Amino acid sequence: MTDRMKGIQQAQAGAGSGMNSPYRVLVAKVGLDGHDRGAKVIAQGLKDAGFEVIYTGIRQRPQDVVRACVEEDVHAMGLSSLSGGHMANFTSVVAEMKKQKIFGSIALFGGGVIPPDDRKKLLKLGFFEVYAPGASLQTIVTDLKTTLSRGRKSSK
Ligand code: B12
Repeated sequence: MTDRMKGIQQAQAGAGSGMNSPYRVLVAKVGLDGHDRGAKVIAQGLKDAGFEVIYTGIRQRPQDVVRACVEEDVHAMGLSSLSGGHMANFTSVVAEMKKQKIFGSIALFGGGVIPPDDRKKLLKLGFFEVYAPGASLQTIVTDLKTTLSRGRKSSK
């Protein structure tokens, strides 16, 4: 068993049971715009649900968020985009994850103003889900826990 899988199993043991060893999730905003309300709502919601959350703040480069994933040794990364730049930005993050050899070992998901056709493309790219405006926090929490508990890292 890899160290990574051991870490996920330890996190599973902690999730929802006192949370001594919760899942760590990075919530990140790539791109140049300042639409951060959704990212902050998700970050707080995941924290309230027992996840350990690291929020990068706005205007991060793909290299920055991927480095943060490595340094913080996260189990999952959630990307937010409302500006319309999601295809370019999310694709760059995936490319950087591949370069740093962490693609497939971190569950990847996202949300924001993202049309259904683009959602489908992002699922093919490796996101396990992409959530539109109005998405319920409970659904996001449940999906993330399910994905991590199955050790499943990429799309459904
Ligand atoms: C509020 C808002 C602003 C605020 C932002 C305040 C802030 N600090 O965030 C202000 C007034 C600053 C603003 C500015 C601009 N905005 Co604006 N803004 C909006 C608006 C009306 C609502 C966004 C919002 O906060 N919703 C509330 C939050 C809670 O919802 P949410 O972010 O969608 O998040 C939910 C889901 O999307 C999802 N989600 C989001 N992120 C993530 C991440 C993860 C990991 C997960 C799991 C889920 C998830 O879950 C959340 C809960 O359901 C949208 C229109 C809209 N209806 O979405 C336009 C919108 C995003 N803005 C837009 C534009 C064009 C601009 C400006 C360029 C306008 C201008 N010409 O100046 C500027 C850009 C300024 C800049 N440099 O960034 C466009 C973007 C166009 C596009 N996508 O093609 C939109 C879509 C409006 C439109 N219909 O044209 N904006």
